[in-house]
This record gives sequence, C-alpha cells and structure tokens, in this order.
Amino acid sequence: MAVARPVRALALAAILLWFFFIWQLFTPSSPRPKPLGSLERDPNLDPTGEPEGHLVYASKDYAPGPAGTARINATLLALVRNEELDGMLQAMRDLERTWNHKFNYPWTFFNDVPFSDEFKKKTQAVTKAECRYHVIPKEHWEVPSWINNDLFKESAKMLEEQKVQYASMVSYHQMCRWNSGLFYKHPALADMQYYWRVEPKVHFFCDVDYDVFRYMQDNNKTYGFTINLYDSPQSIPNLWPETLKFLAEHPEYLHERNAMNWLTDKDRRPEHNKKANGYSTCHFWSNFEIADMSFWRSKAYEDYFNHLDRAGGFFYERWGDAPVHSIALALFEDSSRIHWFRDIGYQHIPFFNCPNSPKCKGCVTGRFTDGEAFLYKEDCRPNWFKYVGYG
Ligand SMILES: Nc1nc2c(ncn2[C@@H]2O[C@H](COP(=O)(O)OP(=O)(O)OP(=O)(O)O)[C@@H](O)[C@H]2O)c(=O)[nH]1
Ligand SMILES: [Mg+2]
Repeated sequence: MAVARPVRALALAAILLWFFFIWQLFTPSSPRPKPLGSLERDPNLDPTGEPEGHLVYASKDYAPGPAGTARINATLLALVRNEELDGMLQAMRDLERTWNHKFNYPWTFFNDVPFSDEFKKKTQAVTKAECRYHVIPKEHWEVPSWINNDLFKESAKMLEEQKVQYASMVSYHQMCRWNSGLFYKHPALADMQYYWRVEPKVHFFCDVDYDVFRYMQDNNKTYGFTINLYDSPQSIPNLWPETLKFLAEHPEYLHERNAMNWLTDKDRRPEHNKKANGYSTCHFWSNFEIADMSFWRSKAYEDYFNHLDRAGGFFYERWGDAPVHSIALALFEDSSRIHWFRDIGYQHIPFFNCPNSPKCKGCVTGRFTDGEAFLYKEDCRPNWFKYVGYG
C-alpha cells in the first residue's frame, strides 16, 4: 500500500522528534560554565595574568630555613583533624606544587586534640618548609559558660527541621566560633601577621609565581578571597539584627569606604535578604582566606566579635566564620583593601575559581560549579563586582 508523500514526511518528522527527545533526556546535564546573568560576563573567561602592583618573585632568598630571609611574618594555616590526613596531604601537595615550593612559607597546623605522630611525619614529608603543630587552648575551644545546653539542643532541633547542615554538631559550632574570633589569639601566632587558610581536600590549579604575602603587604591589602557566595539565611536569622545593634552602639567603626551595599543588596535574591532580616547573605567563602591578622586584632573587630559571642548565635543559630568575617570586613575596612585573587585557581567542593590562564591545569575555565545546576544561583560575585569592582 502506497503511503502519500505528506504522510511519509510527517512520520519521518515524528521519528526525528522522538530521537531528539530521547537524546535530550539522556545526555548528562552538562555543568558548562554559565554566564552570570543577563548583561553580565564572567571575568574568569577573560585572559587573566598577575595582579597589578608591586610583585616579588622567587629567589634564593626564599630557600628553606634561615637562608630564606625574604619571607615575611606569614604562614599557611590549617585547622584539621587527625582523621583528615589524606585530604590534608592532597591539599598540601597542590599548594606546594603551584606556589609554596618556590617560597617555603611554614605550615601551622591546629587541632583541638594532639596531632598523631603519623600526621606529623606525613605532612612534613610533602614540604621542604617547616611544619608546626599546635593544640588549641581549652579556653579557646570550649563552649562558653553563658551558653545554655538545653537551649542549644532545642535550637539545634529547630535548625535541623529547616535543613541547616551540622546544626546539632557541637564541634561544628565550636569550629565556626574559633575561626571567627579566636584562631589569631593562639600564642603560636603571636609574631605572625599574615596567613593563608587551607582546608583538607581543597584543590589549587594555577601556578602562582609571586609571593602572595608580599603582594598583600606591598599593595596595602587586608583580605584576599577567591569565591563569593550566598549563605543559607536559616543559619543566620539574627546575625544582621545583632550587627545593626552593634553598629548603633559603635557608629564610629563604620568605614567611610565600606561595602554596605554588597551586604544589604536585595535586588538579586530578595527572599534571602528577607529571611536574613536585611542581610543579602553574601560572603567571602572563608575556607580560602589570605589575610592580615591586624584586622582581626583591631579594637573594632574585637568589640564586634565579643558582641556576637555574647549574643549566643554561634550556638543558638549556626553563624559561620565566613559571614562574620565578611560582614566585619565590609563594614569596618576600606573595600579597596579587599582583593579578589582571580589568578589563584581553587576548588572546595562544590565551587571553583578557575581563571583563563595558561598557568592553570585541571579545572575548566570559568566553571563555577560541577554540582547541580541550581548551585549557580549561589554565586554572589556579580554583586561584589557591581558594588566594589574587580580589585
Ligand atoms: N581539629 C578539628 N578540626 C575541625 C573540627 N571541625 C572542623 N574542623 C576543620 O575545620 C575546617 C572546616 O570544617 P569542615 O567540616 O570542612 O566544614 P565545611 O567546609 O563548612 O563543611 P564541608 O562542606 O563538609 O567541607 C576543616 O579544615 C576541618 O578540618 C574539629 O572538631 N576539630
Ligand atoms: Mg570544608
């Protein structure tokens, strides 16, 4: 039986459509780099070189030991558990390969319990630089006396109902509090000014040929970040109201070139701002930080941290060191002293900073995440670029 030509064409079109549909269904949802939004272009796609300003390169004056006279008072710093040894070794190998084998800055490891001999032996084996191991004093780690344990448990239950991760894990709250306001008070850091925070399992992808600590010092920078994100508003409902109370008591701490508009933006994610009671929730992702501890040691930050600590939100909510550090920097520091290290290729699961540079290997240029597509909206860099710039 002959089939009319139009009917054959229709059948063919239907078959093709069917194959197209199946292909769409089964191709993996590729986490290709996506643009930041309408009219925005991810600057990581643009060719990236070294930052402007005075740079100091490797030389024999950075040799390990006393011969390394060019090193300034700075250290690589990690709070880590003995059980995270493998992840720590991997992160160390990445950072040694891309940067520290040229500069040999010491590593300083902190733990709430003593480090095992295995931890010490294996970490020292992956670097020529000196490794130092310290236990955190009890009074810096313990839950403070004014925290009520029943109230903590009750609050943790409510936070967990709202899907706040790690809400009932006391040590997570202790870690966030220590990273917020106590690490730089450890006696082992008394003579240190700068640190580069490193977590187990993070990755570094790009060769960096200048001394980043000298970059901070010589170019008058206080804080360097790579990734800038939204936070879960459920974990910090009272952080901003407490901050406003503090500001009302201390208007003198507000810097005239602050980044208040980055902190209070409500255009991009109005719901976040609403749930966090006026805070955009934008923050520098603090698992990576290169910073000058003089800022944390200033009177403004000390007063702010004590105010927050007394308010109890490190335990009754789940205030992280990332929003706490970020709010303080954006309010009390000149925003031009906060630097985006766009040239440092970095990953902490599930987010990346991956610049367009021949010095980078192992990450996809401009890729922000390799996780689910919904994670793209966690990117708060566009607001930083909009309100402060690319510096
Ligand atoms: N010594 C010690 N280190 C801790 C403790 N809790 C967390 N840390 C360290 O603190 C840093 C942050 O902890 P993470 O568990 O990675 O927290 P996170 O990055 O918010 O969570 P993930 O997304 O799961 O990585 C890591 O370097 C951990 O090794 C603790 O109780 N003791
Ligand atoms: Mg982590």
